[in-house]
Amino acid sequence: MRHLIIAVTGLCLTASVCAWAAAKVEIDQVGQKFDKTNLSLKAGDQIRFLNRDDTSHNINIIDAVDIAHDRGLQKPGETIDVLFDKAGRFTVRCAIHPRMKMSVVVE
Ligand SMILES: [Cu+2]
Repeated sequence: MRHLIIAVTGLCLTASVCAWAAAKVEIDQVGQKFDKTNLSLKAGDQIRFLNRDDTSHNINIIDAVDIAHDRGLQKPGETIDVLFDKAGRFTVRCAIHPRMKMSVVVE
């Protein structure tokens, strides 16, 4: 029993050591496009949206029931972190540029 406890605490000694389990993926917005059109994540992962364009963007995360979660205006150079804490299929769009679209599947 004592060995088991040591093994478990050894895996998760600190929060930063445990953080390996969740990923943070960077998605850039450049040329009025997302630099990936499809992405697979695990629940708990995050996307960090960069904006390398010289124009503002406005990310909306649209869930399976078509509810859009508006992340607000994102000026050039700003970053927005979005946590995907539930499984599902999502569409990411920019409210300013209708052609900007990417799909995210969270398992
Ligand atoms: Cu945009």
